Amino acid sequence: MKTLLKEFCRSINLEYVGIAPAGPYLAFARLWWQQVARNHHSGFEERNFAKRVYPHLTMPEAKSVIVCLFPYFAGTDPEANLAKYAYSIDYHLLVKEKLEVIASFLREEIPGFQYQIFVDNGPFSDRHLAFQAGLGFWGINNQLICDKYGSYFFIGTILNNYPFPPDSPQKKTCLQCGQCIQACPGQCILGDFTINARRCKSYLTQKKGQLSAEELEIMQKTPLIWGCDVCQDVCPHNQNVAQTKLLEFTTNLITRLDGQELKRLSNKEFKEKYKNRSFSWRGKKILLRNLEIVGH
Ligand code: B12
Ligand code: SF4
Ligand code: SF4
Repeated sequence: MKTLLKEFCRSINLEYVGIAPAGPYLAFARLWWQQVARNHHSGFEERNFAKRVYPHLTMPEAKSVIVCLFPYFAGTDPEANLAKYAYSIDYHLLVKEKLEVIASFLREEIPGFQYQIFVDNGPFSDRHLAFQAGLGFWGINNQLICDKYGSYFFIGTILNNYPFPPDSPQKKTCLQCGQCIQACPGQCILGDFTINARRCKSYLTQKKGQLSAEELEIMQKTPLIWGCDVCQDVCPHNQNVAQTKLLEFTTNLITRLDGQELKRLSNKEFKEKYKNRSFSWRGKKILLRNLEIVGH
């Protein structure tokens, strides 16, 4: 069944597919506990500690997790003020759609197949699941990295009740060259495969409310107003990576938002125009604030 699954995924241009066990994720529990104790988590993560570690609390009959990588690299626009992950239509929509196609296929093949789909929004660490499924290795910059696409991919998961045999994690790590540590605008990459998310520029571009002087300084170091790509751009594993085969990530791209245009749009018009973009969930006000801070 696993071979059939992987063949099917390849037929819809998904090359990286693996199986993670249905927990418990005790190695992740230790890391997560440490991040929370240091106050290095962002606050966007699942708050229920047990749900992050024990998949049975989400689906009592869970037996395995299918994990897929969705590469998104389609080139870099040097004039961009959005991070690369936000150039295309909202990845949540696309990834969910593809995972539903896989689930429909499995429903035909496996009587009584039950599943739940997650991308970004689940209780688990998607990176940890992809690592367990043997799809990539850890970067000092906290990213999960694969050989062909570097770290420019999203991770989607299908928690399910079929006992697919798990894959094995890769033994290697990144080259540990330290370039991401040097270049990070938040100076928040700690060198032990963790970051202090509260100082990460990507987090600050989404943070509501008044930013402190220190946070403003971090924001002003680079031109992006949504997300941050520095620790990926400098990484040797991301040089000469392949472009995505997923056409949806290569068409209808928006790499830059214009302040004048944003100001002209009412909130309703903004929502209507950008509702299928991942940069729009925090609303127009935060983007305008970021544009003002960054000064572009
Ligand atoms: C909250 C969140 C954020 C926060 C905090 C990020 C962070 N590093 O913790 C903020 C807003 C800062 C953020 C930023 C970004 N994010 Co984000 N984010 C998430 C989210 C929703 C939860 C992550 C989480 O639980 N963090 C807590 C930490 C402790 O867990 P973790 O990052 O998953 O991984 C840690 C452990 O898993 C650990 N680990 C686990 N097992 C093991 C084993 C070994 C041996 C080792 C060494 C380490 C290790 O390594 C990490 C150490 O802290 C996930 C989706 C999800 N549900 O998982 C997306 C996710 C991690 N984000 C993603 C992306 C694309 C980004 C950005 C690149 C976007 C951008 N361009 O701005 C940046 C990258 C910043 C960075 N250097 O990490 C992708 C990552 C894809 C990838 N290739 O790794 C994810 C998986 C979304 C998705 N489904 O595709 N994000
Ligand atoms: S996304 Fe930017 S701020 Fe966050 S860790 Fe990477 S380089 Fe640092
Ligand atoms: S820049 Fe160097 S240290 Fe940082 S993740 Fe890439 S290889 Fe590892």
